[in-house]
Amino acid sequence: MASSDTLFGRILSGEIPCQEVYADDLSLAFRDVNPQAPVHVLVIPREPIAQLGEATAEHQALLGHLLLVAAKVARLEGLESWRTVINSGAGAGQTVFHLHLHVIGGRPLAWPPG
Ligand code: DGP
Repeated sequence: MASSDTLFGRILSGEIPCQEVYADDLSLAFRDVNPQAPVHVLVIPREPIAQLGEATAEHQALLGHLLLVAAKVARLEGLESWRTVINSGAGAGQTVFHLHLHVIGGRPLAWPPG
């Protein structure tokens, strides 16, 4: 489990400000401070799970909810095509150890990614 004193834990507590896009009882979505596209939003659970690789069966409903929130954010942002990415572990580029989904869009997205 992630500690609630990660950067995103401090955003959840209001200690660090963010540009909120969507919030509900289980999640918060806010703009990435270093956007990789015209739309780059992070969706995080309020529960501090460190990374997807540490999620368990008890998180099944929450993980499904986060995917639906990502799709809701894409709709709110007017995106027709978009990508969601979850970096799990430092070797995959994860830098903040509080699970988060990137929602990226607003420009052509090549596949496979670089
Ligand atoms: P990752 O590399 O998958 O762990 O993504 C972490 C993202 O968090 C990265 O795209 C930049 C973003 N980020 C880092 N610090 C802050 C912050 O203080 N505020 C916001 N909104 N985003 C941040």
